Amino acid sequence: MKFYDCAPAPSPRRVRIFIAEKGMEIPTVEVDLRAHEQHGDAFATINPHRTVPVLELDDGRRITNTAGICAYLESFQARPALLGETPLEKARIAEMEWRMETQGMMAVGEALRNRARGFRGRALTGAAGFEQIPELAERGLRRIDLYFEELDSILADRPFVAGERFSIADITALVSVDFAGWVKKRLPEQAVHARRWYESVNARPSARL
Ligand SMILES: N[C@@H](CCC(=O)N[C@@H](CS)C(=O)NCC(=O)O)C(=O)O
Repeated sequence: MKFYDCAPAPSPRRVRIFIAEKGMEIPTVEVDLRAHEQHGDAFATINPHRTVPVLELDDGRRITNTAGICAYLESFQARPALLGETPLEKARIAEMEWRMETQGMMAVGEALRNRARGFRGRALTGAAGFEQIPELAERGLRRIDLYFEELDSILADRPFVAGERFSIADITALVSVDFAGWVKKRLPEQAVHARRWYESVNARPSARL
């Protein structure tokens, strides 16, 4: 297998952490998003959506987003189970993973891509070339505050985002909290449950990736 990565970018970081938690090693190809390599003909053939992460299988077929890659790797190597074991645990983790992605990752993306100079004309990923909408940046910042509140309340009665065990939802939440730093948002002092959780997941060796 071959993993198309970009070291500073948050989405492939989710997969890097997932791979490390599985104890797997997959050769990596670095894609330079800052130099817009994703829009070059070579990479557009690899992934027409022009995003990383991408996982290329040994037969040349490719999986072109985080959810698909993690589902594949979990089927490929079941333990430790990061997507859950029992039917209910799988459902709980999928439920929380969706919230962490839509309320966390996407809120930060909305805030960042609609105001940072480097994303002018590229407010959404892909080839369409969407212009920035400043009101969406404001909305994104407000959504991050709400996300931090939600995360804190989720973690008030459990050690991990989806329950008693570390899962993919913790990976996405950790990456979302760090990604929020890109728009100068940090977990507030009063979010004591989320801060306790952050300290524990951020201490895992995989979080250094
Ligand atoms: N939901 C997708 C999002 C992928 C994504 O947005 N990746 C960003 C890096 S974090 C990217 O490739 N951006 C390219 C660009 O900005 O043009 C996934 O998780 O795979």
